[in-house]
Amino acid sequence: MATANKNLSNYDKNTMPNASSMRFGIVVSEWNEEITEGLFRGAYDTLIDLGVARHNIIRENVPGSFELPFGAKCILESEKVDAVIAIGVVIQGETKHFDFVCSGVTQGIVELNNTYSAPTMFCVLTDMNIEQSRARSGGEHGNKGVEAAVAAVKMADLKRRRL
Ligand code: DLZ
Repeated sequence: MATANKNLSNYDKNTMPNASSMRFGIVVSEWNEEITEGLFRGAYDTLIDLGVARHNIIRENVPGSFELPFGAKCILESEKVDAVIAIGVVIQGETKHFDFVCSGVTQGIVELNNTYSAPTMFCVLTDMNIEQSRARSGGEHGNKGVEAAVAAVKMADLKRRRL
């Protein structure tokens, strides 16, 4: 039996919450810029497609994925946003740096979500090589930035209805 397609890239605009009054922060890691700019473009264009006003999307850059939680925290504490999207890519190298950056950013975002009333989306690719990252930032496997934006609108709606 075929399973339901839960891929958020295939969002149905008719079933999405009204995002026209929502405000979002996007934090973008500059490490592997080619990839993170593709993810940013996917997220930004999707928010616009879902009715978010351009002036309600605030972007901040950080040097690497490890800094994403602090970048998100800066937005959460200085702007009235409904959700934040944290964008980065960590590519497996020959050292253990990959593991430390991955666990640092993951744990950091978990802590943000347990601290602030606005949720932070995890849009961080953790790939074996650059080809895998290209495939997921606008290539043959879609764009995870699109999925993060859809998740952000859904979570912002949940926050508005429940908090
Ligand atoms: C140092 C480092 C390494 C080796 N690899 C990555 C990576 O694949 N992706 C990424 O976003 N950042 C990487 N960084 C940088 C760290 O995230 C961080 O910016 C530095 O350790 C400074 O705190």
